[in-house]
Amino acid sequence: MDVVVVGAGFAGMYMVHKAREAGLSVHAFEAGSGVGGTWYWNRYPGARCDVESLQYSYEFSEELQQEWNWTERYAGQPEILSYANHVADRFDLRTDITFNTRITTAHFDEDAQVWRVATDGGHDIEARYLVLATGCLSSANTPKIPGLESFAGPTYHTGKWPHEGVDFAGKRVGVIGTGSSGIQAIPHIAAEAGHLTVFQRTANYSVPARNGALDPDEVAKVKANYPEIRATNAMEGSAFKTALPRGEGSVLEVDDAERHADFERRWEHGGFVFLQGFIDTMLSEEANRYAADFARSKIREVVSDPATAEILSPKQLIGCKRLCLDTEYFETYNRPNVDLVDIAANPIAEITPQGVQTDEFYELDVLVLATGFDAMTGSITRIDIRGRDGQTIADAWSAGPKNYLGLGVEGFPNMFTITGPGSPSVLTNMLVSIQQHVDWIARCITDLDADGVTTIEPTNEAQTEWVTHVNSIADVTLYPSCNSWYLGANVPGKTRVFMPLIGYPDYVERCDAVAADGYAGFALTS
Ligand code: N01
Repeated sequence: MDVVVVGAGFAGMYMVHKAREAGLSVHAFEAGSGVGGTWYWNRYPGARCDVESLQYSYEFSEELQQEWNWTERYAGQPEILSYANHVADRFDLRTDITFNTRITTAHFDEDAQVWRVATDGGHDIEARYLVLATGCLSSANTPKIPGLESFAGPTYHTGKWPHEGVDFAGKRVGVIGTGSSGIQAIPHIAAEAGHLTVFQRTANYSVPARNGALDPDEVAKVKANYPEIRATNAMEGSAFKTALPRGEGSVLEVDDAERHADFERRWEHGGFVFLQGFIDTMLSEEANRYAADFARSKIREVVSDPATAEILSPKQLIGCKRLCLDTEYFETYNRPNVDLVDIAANPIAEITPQGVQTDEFYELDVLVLATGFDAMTGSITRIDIRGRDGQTIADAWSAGPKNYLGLGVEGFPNMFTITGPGSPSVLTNMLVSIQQHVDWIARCITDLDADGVTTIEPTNEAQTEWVTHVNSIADVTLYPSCNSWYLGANVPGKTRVFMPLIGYPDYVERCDAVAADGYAGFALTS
């Protein structure tokens, strides 16, 4: 076939659709039993998208965006999964997707100039192009805590949640991890469990989401203006425009009253707008401290016990780890059935069949790991992908991911990554970035076919320049200042490199310019 796609989340689904539209033969393989990717796997209670539903949706079909009706400001996981299934039905995507099947190897055959791809279902495929729609947060990170496997009760990872759900009623539950997943799940688990113990290594900042039912008038207004709204999104660094305008001044130039009023207004609105009031929040530590202090003051306002509030107050800069959005997260610690354990101060020594041992012992019936993912590279490097001279992608990326435009890797001809490292990806509205990548890839293959080009691969020079570019942008921001999954710092032994590219509009301009310039920076062979 022309294109083999790994994964049938939103990236893989659209790749199938777009490739078909371009007249290419295409097939996707998906490990899950259905479409939806991250929304298929992450079924933990409280799972919800932090990007507003009217934005977190495909824009490639006007009919689709008109006919689909979101019900809440932020869609919950079940609704997003229904949307993914609706798209699959509407565009008849399943006929070109094989489910319950994992691609295990993909080797580039230099003589035949094709990818030879095998699956755990015994498929043996030959394809001209390999597209990795593997998702950025799909490879679950299970911590290597001594004795974890010995735990007698069930252990669940938020990223691999059982489809039938989990009954916490009356149980003593332990949650390890307080990132976005933990912060969303903890209030729901607390409401159901007999007792909940949260094991926190790093406190996180979280802004109220202020979720609620969508106002039909607002929906009608958005639908009437979708093309304009989508176009405005593309001008934003994060690829989506929020309801409150971005501030254009420095936080250091306003007085306390003005600063406080702006923070308060954004806090009340809810969501990522909180960090968008001033231009220097992610550029200057001094500026950042104002927003961080404000967010910490909100924790002290909500949490009744001052000692608990102190443990819940993050020490790192705000926004450096991915900002979390919550519904009654901090309020949960006022419940009589919830305890917080500071495992930075008292690390977990081991897990026994009965529970978790720190300086004290916590007896548990159920353990929940909200411990995140081997982000951005994990789902790619765990596949046996080999390019020229049998080089594996895991070896090529052993010192951190290297690529050009976040789309192609030197030594791996005719292979594309969708929203991989080196592209704006996780720092944007993923649906926008996914579509931009898929459109670019489809255009690229069409252009190459028209010109009789058989292989495309980044030059070493272009790739080196790109890696330097991605890092140099990150280095002027505060992003690299703490241990985040953006840097791979959450996975022991992973090379510390800031993986996503900051800034969507410049990136799109560069991708378009490269295409218009005959794929400058790529080596093409005929
Ligand atoms: O994972 P995380 P996540 N011992 O890596 C802790 C997206 N997402 O699944 O910070 C003890 O953020 C770890 O502690 P520390 C979103 O982009 C989106 O929550 O490393 N603790 C941390 O507290 C998000 O950022 C949405 O010290 C350990 C937690 O586990 C990304 O997915 C919803 C540990 C992991 O936090 C990942 O979020 C959910 C160990 N050995 C997720 N190892 C929405 O849009 C790790 N931890 C709604």
